[in-house]
Amino acid sequence: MGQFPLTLSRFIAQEQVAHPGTSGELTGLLTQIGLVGKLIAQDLRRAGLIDILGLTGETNVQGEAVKKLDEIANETFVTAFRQSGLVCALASEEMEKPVLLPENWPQAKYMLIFDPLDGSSNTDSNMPLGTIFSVVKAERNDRMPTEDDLVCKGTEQVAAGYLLYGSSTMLVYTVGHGVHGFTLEPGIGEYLLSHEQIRIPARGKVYAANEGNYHKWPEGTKRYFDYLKVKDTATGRPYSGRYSGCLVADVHRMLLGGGIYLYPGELDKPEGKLRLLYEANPLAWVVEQAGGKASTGTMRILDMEAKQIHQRVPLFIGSANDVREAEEFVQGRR
Ligand code: FBP
Repeated sequence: MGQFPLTLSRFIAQEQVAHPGTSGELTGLLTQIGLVGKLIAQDLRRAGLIDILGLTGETNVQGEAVKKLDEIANETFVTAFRQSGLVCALASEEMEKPVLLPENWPQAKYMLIFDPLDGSSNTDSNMPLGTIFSVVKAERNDRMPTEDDLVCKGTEQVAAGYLLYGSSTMLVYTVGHGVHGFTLEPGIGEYLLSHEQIRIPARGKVYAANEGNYHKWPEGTKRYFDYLKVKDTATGRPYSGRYSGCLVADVHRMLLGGGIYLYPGELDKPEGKLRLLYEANPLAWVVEQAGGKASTGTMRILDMEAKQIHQRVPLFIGSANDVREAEEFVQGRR
């Protein structure tokens, strides 16, 4: 037998030795996220057989029709973490207000912010889906954290990552020492190290965007998009369009092959669609840790002041040279 496969828990334990200060609780937290990922993946694999496709009839805080799978994924997270004792607060795309867990405080110092099921428009068509997570620390020890304590800048994250439910299930994360990817080996139910120290190429050949929104975009964004489609062999243009309807799947593609995903601000909605705390911030840290870049078009995502839990932000994310170029067009410098 060649190199014995490295499981997620073994790898995190080794990271803890290599990087003192990475706490045991964070290890437990990441492992618990892995467990929730297995449970969600199991439901997704059988979704068409167990009547969990379609809508619940409810509308969430974003004004979106809630999919049954959104609700199931959210419930799985809340149940798994409420009982784990690992976190003292939970905030989710599917919950208007965070769940505060005084029963876990003060021994649990971490708070988990997540998008339980990313790519909701894909749920009923067996297309890729994801889960996105961000972990921040409850700094105050004189009182139980409040909703405001969850509203943090991206630079305050202590862990971030995603689960990708594609042809295989993967968990990709960072705690600030690079980005690592694990593939779920269904036969043994273990995440095994498959992508250590992922590095994103400085420039790519693909873009991911909902081109149907082109007419809603400001002039600079439109000119950048037009630029990507002009034939110019020297700069590898035109780029190819690859848009899956799932942010996690598209960012994962960029992480491995380079390129840029953009969900820009619109003339009548300058803040765009995606949410800062549980979509842009965690993916921005992952991509930056892999050598890439994440921007609003005018500033670094991780430096964005966070004001409220469901705040939206324009997103340009991927290879550093591609995002830098997009910024030049958006800012009218090209
Ligand atoms: P959800 O978390 O509600 O799925 O929203 C995010 C998302 O679905 C991304 O995964 C995807 O890239 C984008 O929105 C698709 O939006 P649109 O349908 O407007 O292109």
